[in-house]
Amino acid sequence: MKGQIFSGAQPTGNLHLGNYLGAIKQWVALQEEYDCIFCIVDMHAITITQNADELRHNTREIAATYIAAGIDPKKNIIYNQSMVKQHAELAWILGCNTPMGWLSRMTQFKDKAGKNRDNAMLGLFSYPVLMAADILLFNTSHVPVGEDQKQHLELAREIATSFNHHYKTEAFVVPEPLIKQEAARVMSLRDGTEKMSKSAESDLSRINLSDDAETIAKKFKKAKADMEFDGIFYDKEKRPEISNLLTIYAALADISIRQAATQFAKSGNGDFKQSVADLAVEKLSPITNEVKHLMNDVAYLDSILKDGAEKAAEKAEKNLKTIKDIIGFVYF
Ligand code: AQP
Repeated sequence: MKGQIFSGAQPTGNLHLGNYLGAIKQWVALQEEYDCIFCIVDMHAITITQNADELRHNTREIAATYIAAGIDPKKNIIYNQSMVKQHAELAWILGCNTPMGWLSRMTQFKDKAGKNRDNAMLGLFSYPVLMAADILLFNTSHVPVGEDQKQHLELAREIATSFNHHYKTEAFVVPEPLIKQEAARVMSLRDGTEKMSKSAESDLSRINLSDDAETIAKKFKKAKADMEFDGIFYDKEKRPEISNLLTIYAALADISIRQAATQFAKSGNGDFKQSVADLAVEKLSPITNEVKHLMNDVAYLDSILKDGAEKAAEKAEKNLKTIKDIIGFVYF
């Protein structure tokens, strides 16, 4: 039997190069080997205030990006999370089996809640429980994510293990992370110590998958890079920005960072940045163009989401019934 993949992205804005290299590019390769569910996690998105029209737009744009990047909607399940109510149901059940101390350790909550934690919303705090529910709902064996989600995935494993232990069952499959080492953490173009992120204030810090060729070239040209060294080499401590650009080039070219470093060892910063920009344009423009094309056909995108949600709900309901039985819920 094939393993089960579940993964997703939040419709909180444009997907960026980090989302693509850390997650989506991997998903495209995995669809050949696994049964795959690729979700647009809109319920996670509302842990931060969203504008309703933008949320609707972003949800469809992410669906379009999955398809444009090469995920086949006929072979895989693509849907938005809020269409499948079992996510919320299982999240409640798991929330009743998750100590608050486990959630207090989550660094993403600490980062996003900032200093004013008492005013942070409950949803932001309990986000990892919903993420555990997303994964455990489908007997997921593998979860391909970027490194930033490693801690949440560890928590999902702890929740599954403790539920199984408590109820003396093996009902939940304990999922394995799939983190592709080379581009697991793509960093900001303005600060090589910060992750590239949709919510970072400066648009210059990220390459959006909707950026045109000119914008991509401009952003790489303006990317922060040290001037005190000759040539190009990888050293995350001393040269975080150049090391990030090498990581990006290697991931886009499907070569190792070592190979990329050898290729540019004698280059100057300007020439190197230009090569990264050229390769990014070459690899990303077909995706960007296809996203634009698909966004003109909202009816098609909605039909994919509807069909995906129906298939996901059927699988989810079957698994949730098993869990309800174990807990002792009466259902008909
Ligand atoms: N910089 C990154 N490098 C590698 N992988 C990354 N991912 C996110 N940022 C990077 C991976 O992309 C997938 C989808 O992410 P998400 O939409 O759930 O959002 P996120 O992890 O919270 O990251 P963002 O894009 O920075 O969003 P905001 O700013 O809204 O928090 C995940 O597999 C993630 O690991």
